[in-house]
Amino acid sequence: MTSHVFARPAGDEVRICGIVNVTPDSFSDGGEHLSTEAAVEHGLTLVAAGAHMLDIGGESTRPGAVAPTVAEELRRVVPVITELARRTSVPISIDTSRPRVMQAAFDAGARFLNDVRAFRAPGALAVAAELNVPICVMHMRGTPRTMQEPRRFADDVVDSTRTYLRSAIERCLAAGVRQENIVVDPGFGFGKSAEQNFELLAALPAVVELGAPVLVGLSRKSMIGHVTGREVDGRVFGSVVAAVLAAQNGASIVRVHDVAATADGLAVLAAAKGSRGAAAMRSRAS
Ligand code: PMM
Repeated sequence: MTSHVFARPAGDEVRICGIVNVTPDSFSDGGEHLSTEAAVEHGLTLVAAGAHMLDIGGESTRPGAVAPTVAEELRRVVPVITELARRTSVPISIDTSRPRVMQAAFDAGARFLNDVRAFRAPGALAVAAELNVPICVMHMRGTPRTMQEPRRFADDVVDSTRTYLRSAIERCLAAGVRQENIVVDPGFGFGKSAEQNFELLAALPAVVELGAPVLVGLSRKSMIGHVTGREVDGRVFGSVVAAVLAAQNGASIVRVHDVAATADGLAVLAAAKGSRGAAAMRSRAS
């Protein structure tokens, strides 16, 4: 594939995408930033902590969550995007599956579309092609309502994720999305068992091989709780290690709640690899 704004030429920095959920029920931070003011303050805090971009979401995708109306989703996200676009210079991503919300978010200043349903809603791909901004297509089995049903775990998770993402890339290209605008995500936690999530993390280079930059969302997820035995608010250390492993395995963007801690972890990885990040660090220290 051609070079991409999120590609990682040797030694380049991994991008940290800070999560701003404007929802009453997201699994790890639902209800924390429900007002516009609280969400904007949170976004600004994440940028100050080192986020290279922000992902704004108005729909919880936790298993069993009920989708808000379009009007409610717009009411949650549009004012937050408007204000953050005015007050920060980092790219703002909208986490939605609805073409109307994608368009409204773009009009408010968002310049990245993140869809956990891989732009399968009618009209979503056409909007993505028309807006001509980077998009993230994610792999999910089932829907947020059904994705934890055990019968979905039968096949080879790496193989089926790769096959799905390869055909999603083709679908995007056929709809007129530019190759350099496509980012893929294996969808950690979406219809996969904990073991399968770790299998995918170890096999991430096979996803990177598809040729599009890879975004990963591992932050505070149940796979981290599964191995640490910790509740959501105690999963920072496990999440940082997972983000560092993903970066080591070729991820270009890590979508995280705990930006400062993740930035520290990635700085250590960069230093250990002797990359440009480490050189920058040395010059800051001297
Ligand atoms: N995870 C969640 C929401 N949106 N988007 C992408 N691209 N990848 C993810 O893994 C992902 C996502 C759910 O996590 P949250 O409730 O902490 O936002």
